Amino acid sequence: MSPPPGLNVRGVRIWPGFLSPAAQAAMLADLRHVAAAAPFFAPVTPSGRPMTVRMTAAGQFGWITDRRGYRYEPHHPNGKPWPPIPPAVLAVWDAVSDCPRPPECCLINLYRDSARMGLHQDKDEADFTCPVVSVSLGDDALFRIGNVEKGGTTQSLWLRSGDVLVLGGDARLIYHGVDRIRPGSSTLLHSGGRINLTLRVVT
Ligand SMILES: O=C(O)CCC(=O)C(=O)O
Ligand SMILES: [Mn+2]
Repeated sequence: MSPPPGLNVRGVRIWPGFLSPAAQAAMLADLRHVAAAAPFFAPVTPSGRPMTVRMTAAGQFGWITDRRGYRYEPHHPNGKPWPPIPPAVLAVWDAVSDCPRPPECCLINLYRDSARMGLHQDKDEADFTCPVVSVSLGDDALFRIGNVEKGGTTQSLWLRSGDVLVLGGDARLIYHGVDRIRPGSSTLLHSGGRINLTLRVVT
């Protein structure tokens, strides 16, 4: 089933306020359970640089990075399998992905204070016909969208709590990143900050 059209920025589809405040609070409660079983950790890039986000995951695979490289792993760094993706999160995928396969990874990024994420492509997956679905919770984030090729102009927009975004079709491999969050712009997370969920088919 196709969702209502939403916004289209360079082929990226965006649904502002897709989740109601009550749905956001319920999802955050689900994610607290995930994080209790799979605690947030501080990832480092393959070159050894610490990332500014904290990270965990749910699903069959989690995306991780450390000295050994960027990759999907079936276990948290603590050796345990990742917890299942909460049903309410899967329901977002079903509503907007237009993809017959279920997501195999729900990456959970936690942005606090000056955390950011540089421009990058999501390209560690095997099947680029499946989209990437992203859910924003908590503080506003300045999201930057580039091009499918490296370089060129970029366009920025503020993502707010409850917004849903899809990188799919011709925009599946588009460069994107988060320049900064606006600390204190939301009260959803009790200790502040922003959580972004990134749903992906991995295999
Ligand atoms: O935080 C976001 O909105 C984007 C996160 C992202 O691009 C990623 O984790 O690959
Ligand atoms: Mn990404």
